[in-house]
Amino acid sequence: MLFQKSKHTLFVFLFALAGAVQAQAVKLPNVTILATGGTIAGTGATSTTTVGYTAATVGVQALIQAVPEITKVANVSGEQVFQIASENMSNEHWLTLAKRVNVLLSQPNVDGIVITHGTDTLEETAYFLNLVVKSRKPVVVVGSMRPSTALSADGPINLYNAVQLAGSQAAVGRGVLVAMNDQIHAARDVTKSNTTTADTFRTAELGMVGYLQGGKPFFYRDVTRKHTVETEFDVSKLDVLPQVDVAYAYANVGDVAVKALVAAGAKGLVHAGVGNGSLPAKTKPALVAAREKGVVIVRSARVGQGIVARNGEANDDQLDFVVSDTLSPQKARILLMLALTKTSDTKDIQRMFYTY
Ligand code: DAS
Repeated sequence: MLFQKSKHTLFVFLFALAGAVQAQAVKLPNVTILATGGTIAGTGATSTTTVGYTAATVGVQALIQAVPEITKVANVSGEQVFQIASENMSNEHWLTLAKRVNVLLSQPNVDGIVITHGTDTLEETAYFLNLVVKSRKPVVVVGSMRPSTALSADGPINLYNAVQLAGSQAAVGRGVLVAMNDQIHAARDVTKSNTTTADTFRTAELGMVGYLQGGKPFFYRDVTRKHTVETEFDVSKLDVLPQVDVAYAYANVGDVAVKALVAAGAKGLVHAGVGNGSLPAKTKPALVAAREKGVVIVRSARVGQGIVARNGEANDDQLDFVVSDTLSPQKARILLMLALTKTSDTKDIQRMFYTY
């Protein structure tokens, strides 16, 4: 009798153990999707409407329900943080989003975050978060180039890939990532390169960091610049960011834009120069005058690739200007904004442009 009882107990124990092992084996990551709008949430009048559709109309739960495969790779929850076309993204939106991301990632039951976003300013939001997220857990920003109603809509597969990436251990500690078109890009260097095609997100010369194949991430390189937990920026107590604007250079440009932006209260000004960040003679005096008023000037370049050389096309040491390194004008604006929350010392700000 005693033998029968102990055999039964052993069987129950082994069965329970097998269940626990099996559950552990398929423990899915917990991924939160923060929806902000964009084309991925867009709808068109017909299945062939790929331009002239309405962005930011489909809610986060509908986005998740449209891709049931997601539930096989992660325990997913969704929050509708905003519902906007991303050309309307603002500093205030960024602060709200960053604070929500940091609260969620501080929770042990959140393994990663996906942010669905319009593609127009996706690269900017990704870089802003790359500088202010205070966690090594994956944060993946994703969008689409075709609305949810279109033939071969790219949103569902992009979302599936992004959730897989956000739940993967391989993505931990790599900074904010952009997952689009089966590619993985680092937030600092990626840019939207085409107005309408699905392969628009490119990291032209510095290169993407990996691929998504069969929903799985494969990494081939890592970034060298500091990000997330390694940065000195903390937005947790900020409700506003310093006003920083961009002035674009072109043949025949004068100083009207620079003067107007300074008069409107810019604390920092990024000059999107021609070539290697060159300063047109008609614009330079206004930039010098702005610097004398205390506005921090960053020389960037409109060309898209390459290093803006310090003391190259202008004597930055003498002018007390900062150079943007390889950051595009729109991303230099983001770093200058955050830099100005810490200091107005141009030597310290230049250090930041060589660090992040
Ligand atoms: N208007 C664009 C935006 O919201 C649509 C998109 O491509 O997502 O960024």
